Amino acid sequence: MRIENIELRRVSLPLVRPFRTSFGTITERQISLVHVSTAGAEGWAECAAEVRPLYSSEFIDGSDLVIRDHLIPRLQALGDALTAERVGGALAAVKGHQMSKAVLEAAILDAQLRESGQSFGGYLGAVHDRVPAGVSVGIMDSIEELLTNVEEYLAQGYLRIKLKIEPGWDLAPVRAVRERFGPELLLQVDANTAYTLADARHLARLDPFDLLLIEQPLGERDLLGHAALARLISTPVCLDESIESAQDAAAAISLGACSIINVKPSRVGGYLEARRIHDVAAAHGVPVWCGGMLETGIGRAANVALAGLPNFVLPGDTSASDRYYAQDLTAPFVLENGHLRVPTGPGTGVAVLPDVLAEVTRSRQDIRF
Ligand code: SMG
Ligand code: MG
Repeated sequence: MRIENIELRRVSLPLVRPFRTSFGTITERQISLVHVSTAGAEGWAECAAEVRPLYSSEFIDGSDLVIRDHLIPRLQALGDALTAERVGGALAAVKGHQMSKAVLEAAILDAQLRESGQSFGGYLGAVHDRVPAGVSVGIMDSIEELLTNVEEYLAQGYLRIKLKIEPGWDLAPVRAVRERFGPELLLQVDANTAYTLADARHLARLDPFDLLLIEQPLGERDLLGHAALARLISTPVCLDESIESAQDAAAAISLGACSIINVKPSRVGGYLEARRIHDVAAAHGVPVWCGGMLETGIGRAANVALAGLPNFVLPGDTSASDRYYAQDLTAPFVLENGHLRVPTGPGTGVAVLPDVLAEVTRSRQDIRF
């Protein structure tokens, strides 16, 4: 495959409502898009890195620099031998920077699949043509406001609710949502590393609420802490931030640090590593689900394809476009009976809308091959 140009484009998109987690509030997304041009096709992907290094150590300005100065030169060195499957190996010498690596691999894979006419879902091995959608609900100012938001999402058809929690916003919101919406509601929580093992007794008080899982309660490096916590609470422990590779997943499972995994292609260096995590987890009988990083239609299309693999057995943070953006960069993803359809066209199967793109673009740079 011969790449002619890689464009880095910075766009800025307001969220329809602020999203608050235990590490901060986001009102607008700044996103680096990677646009790959080959002789016969083009590919698009979006980088999950945020403005501040709070979810992980990566951040958008650093990511642009790493992509331009450290990753792209290694791809250029491959010449015509470059394929999406060779990206991971070519970039392996660079430590970390999973999100920066992921966006390059995804854009190249999109171009490669568009050249060959294959869809992301077909390539990755999706076995479903639509996937169940959950929604991640941020920390709010009051329980009333939370209940109103959850009620709206359920009315729209979302099949599972995830509540963001932190010390001071955990038992009360969970109890209120469980009492209002009943025992049938699929409900889970995400702490984004806000607790320590010393909070185990407190977290055990979530046990009676029959949660599907508690996501990343402790620090991202604290696998042993998660394993200890998992023995002290009955809510299943799911890891997000801790898992940056299939090797991490194997270690966490072996240690008993998690019994469920949130798979985010961006966090683990790309869709190919995400599929390896899916496979490792499946081999151990550990279910996975597809996480989200507030993606636009570009990233969402590929995430939904991944979520079509057989061991993605829980609803993902794969919500409809209007959960995030008034105007998406692609035709909007819409809920159909609580599901999103897996695109079937070549590559991600979605087209970037040129007028919208022009409107939200803040800067761009070309790297010629
Ligand atoms: O894409 O719907 C989405 C957001 C899902 O809660 C979500 N993501 O830790 O899982 C997570 C968070 C990380 C992103 S917060 C900016
Ligand atoms: Mg999470």
